[in-house]
Amino acid sequence: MSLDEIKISQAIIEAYKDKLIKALDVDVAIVGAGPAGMCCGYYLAKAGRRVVIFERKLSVGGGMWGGGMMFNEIVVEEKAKKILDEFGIKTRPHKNGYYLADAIEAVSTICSKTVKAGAKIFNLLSAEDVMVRKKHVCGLVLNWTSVEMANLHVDPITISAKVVVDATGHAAEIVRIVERKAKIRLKTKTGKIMGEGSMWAEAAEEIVVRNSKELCPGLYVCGMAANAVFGGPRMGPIFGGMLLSGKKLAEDLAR
Ligand code: 48F
Repeated sequence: MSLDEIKISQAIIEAYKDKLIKALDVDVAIVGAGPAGMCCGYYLAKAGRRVVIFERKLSVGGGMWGGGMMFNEIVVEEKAKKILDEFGIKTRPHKNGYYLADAIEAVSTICSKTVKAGAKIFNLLSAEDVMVRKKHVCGLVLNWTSVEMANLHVDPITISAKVVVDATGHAAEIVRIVERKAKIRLKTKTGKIMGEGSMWAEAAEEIVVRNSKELCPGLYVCGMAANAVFGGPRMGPIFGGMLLSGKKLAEDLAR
């Protein structure tokens, strides 16, 4: 077989076009392919939902690659170890009920299992806005990250989703957009974004799971974004809460 550059290009363009067309109307659109977003996508895809995940960066994994301060080991607690076991990620017990896993193995395996479960991940795409009808979030407005970075004047495209999940981490970008532009009252104590608290790992790991829930019709939050929105503390370099939070939200949404 001789290699033909044009046919190679054609194959890529056709396959991507098909994938993108299928993403135009989904059950769940998740913004952010960090540990929480991917875990949420994995369990939703396993439950048979049509799931897409949009990730701004070239690589998925968010803050998990760097463990704590670039020491690429992650720590999880007993409860979350079960999720790593399910993914087939090797863990080593440490003292006091903590478990360690290699950050690179963790991210790459979670990503692989999420995609194999049926979730489609689109990297290099940023969600820059939401679609809202009658105070109900019903889709995302997307553009290439490169357009955003170069500050080019290029209009985005839009996808529709029954449910949008903000899994953008500390920034809680999608919720901020909804608060600023759609002016919908959020289901927080103040009706607005409350902002994350300072570090308190023990409390944060519990609270982040409880905070992974609906914020307004059509919009849900999980991962660090959940504590940033509901005023929970940060947890630093322990990742069990992220996995448990994604799983909890997926289970709620799959009901
Ligand atoms: O930040 P990130 O890893 O969020 P997470 O899954 O986990 C938080 C932990 O990494 C850590 C922590 C607890 O251990 O405090 O910070 O909650 O992943 C969020 C992902 O969302 C992407 C971003 O590039 C990152 O990979 N992202 C953020 N905003 C957008 C986005 C956007 N507007 N469009 C697309 N992707």
